[in-house]
Amino acid sequence: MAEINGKPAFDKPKVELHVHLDGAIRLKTVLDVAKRRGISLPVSTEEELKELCTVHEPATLTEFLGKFSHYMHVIAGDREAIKRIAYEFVETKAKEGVIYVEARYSPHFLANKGVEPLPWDQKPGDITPDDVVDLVNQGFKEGEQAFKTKARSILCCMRHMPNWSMEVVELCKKYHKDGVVAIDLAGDESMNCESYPGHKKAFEEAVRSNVHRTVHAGEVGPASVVREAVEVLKAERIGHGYHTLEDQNLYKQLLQQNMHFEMCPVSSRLTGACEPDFTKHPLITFKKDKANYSLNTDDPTIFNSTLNSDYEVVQKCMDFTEEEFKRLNINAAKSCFLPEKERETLLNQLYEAYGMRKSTSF
Ligand code: FR4
Ligand code: ZN
Repeated sequence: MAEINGKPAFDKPKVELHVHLDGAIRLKTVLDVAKRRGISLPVSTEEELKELCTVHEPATLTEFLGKFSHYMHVIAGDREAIKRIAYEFVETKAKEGVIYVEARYSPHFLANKGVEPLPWDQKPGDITPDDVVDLVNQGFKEGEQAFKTKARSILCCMRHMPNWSMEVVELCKKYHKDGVVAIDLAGDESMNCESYPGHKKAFEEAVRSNVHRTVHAGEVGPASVVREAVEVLKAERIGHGYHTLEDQNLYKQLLQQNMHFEMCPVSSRLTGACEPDFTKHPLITFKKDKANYSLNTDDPTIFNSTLNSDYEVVQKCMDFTEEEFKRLNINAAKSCFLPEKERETLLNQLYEAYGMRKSTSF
């Protein structure tokens, strides 16, 4: 078994709550689909494509977004490709030892019809955001049957596209019984919701319709974005949330409320969200305070990572123990957006695998 600092790597079942489907596409698949569709790419091997699509050093937003434009135009607007990336995603997660995953994406960024402006310089086609959600649901369902890992989706609103948000919440409602468990708000945090009322309206509709809510906040942006996520958008979980620590009153309040934070340590280094020195990472404070958080990859294709490599990093650089890995996965299961019965089943699967009695508390 692999060892880190003389200790075994965590090899028990895991739960992942924050990973972008469009940031978790196999590059082999991009090459295959490009060939089939007759789309020419600047490179011909997986190795070369990886070089183009991954970041190794803290990147700017422009550099980061440039990575998506190397491959998204290949997958977007293609029925077979969209279903395939969803199916393969479940296989990848199963191999990583993930038994339950919530994957998120913006349906608009994979469509080529009924979306203004058309993303990735695509030509108009016949795949709407609604079709995208249906295809991803099919891929997840077939993936779950084949690989025994349960996958659900979260649909993303984009901060710079408030006009898409009402449609996003309507898609969450329409596909509630078909694998869509929540709504998210992603993108550039410098755009707050005061100035973009579309998001607030969509999240109000989510509350009215019992659609679960998570919001990217306090990743690169300040604690005030986290406050807005909780107070205005009624977020039940926070994506990242590192900068919450800069407002100690808010942090204490959220600890008391048992707010769940979706932490993505490798991502936070490569987006410049946190200092690159892992020994000074905010996650260490969340751990010390026994906060409710999970560990996640965010965009494994772009960060050239896996959930296991994220676990290794925190074990190596932040002294994470087996006990802490168990605790955080139990917290992830407790904070997931499955209906209550399924959530309980998932929790029991973890207790069983971790050799714990249900009543054990941390
Ligand atoms: C978002 N997606 C995939 N990964 C992310 C992510 O932010 N990690 C897509 C939805 O699933 C959307 C991709 N996308 C399109 C426009 C856009 C965007 C604008 C901003 C961002 C993603 N993301 C951020 O601003 C996050 C912060 C700062 C950041 C990331 C990288 C570098 C600096
Ligand atoms: Zn994210």
